[in-house]
Amino acid sequence: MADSSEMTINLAVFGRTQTGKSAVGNSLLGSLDFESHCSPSSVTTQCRLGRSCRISGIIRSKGHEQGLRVQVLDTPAYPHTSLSKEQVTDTVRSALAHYFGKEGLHLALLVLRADLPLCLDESNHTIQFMQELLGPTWKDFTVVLLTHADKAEEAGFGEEAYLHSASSTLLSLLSLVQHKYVFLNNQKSIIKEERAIVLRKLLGFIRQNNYQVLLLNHKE
Ligand SMILES: Nc1nc2c(ncn2[C@@H]2O[C@H](COP(=O)(O)OP(=O)(O)OP(=O)(O)O)[C@@H](O)[C@H]2O)c(=O)[nH]1
Ligand SMILES: [Mg+2]
Repeated sequence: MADSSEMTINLAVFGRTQTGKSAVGNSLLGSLDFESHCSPSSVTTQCRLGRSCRISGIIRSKGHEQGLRVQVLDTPAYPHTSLSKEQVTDTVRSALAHYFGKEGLHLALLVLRADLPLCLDESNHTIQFMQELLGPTWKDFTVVLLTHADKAEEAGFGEEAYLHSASSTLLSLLSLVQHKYVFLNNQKSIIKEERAIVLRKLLGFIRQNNYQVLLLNHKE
């Protein structure tokens, strides 16, 4: 099965409701696999795996072009408007084991909105959730994905200005995950070049981890 001319990366999105998790999945896959829209109640209620087609022009290895395939697991939010914490945890755990139990997870994408401040309670709950779900090494495999970068930018916060003005809670979280973060404008990432930039950043984090994966052998 392993094809040296091709690499597959396994990703999963996590985070609060309406942060843009499903939109992130769609952006990375270059598709509209996941239902994503504005809603006063949580849209995603089940986990779903999306697979991209072969993406070229992103990786070169020893002078050769290597194809990239992206697999993204879309998940229901925590907290959720209709599911309890136990329901979300159970459904996400079994999906992670089902889809990535053998191959492992390269990166967990913790999705936050760049246009909303992160408060301490919210951050603590999220950290606890990630820890419970992914185990003690969760920080090594977590990337903070800041969506709605377009809105932050409209308000005069480019990436640098944003980080200068960010709450100490967000800065602590970024430091906890060893400054693995990406700003993303999901509206724009339908553009091929934008998607390539984000994928290259994620591949950089995977390389930093020496291509290690998070193994998800959950004992119930
Ligand atoms: N302007 C802007 N809107 C975005 C961005 N990302 C997502 N959205 C919008 O945010 C809304 C919610 O997006 P979803 O992808 O459904 O968010 P979600 O986190 O999957 O939501 P739930 O499944 O309900 O938890 C949609 O209307 C998206 O178009 C972004 O980067 N910029
Ligand atoms: Mg969703």
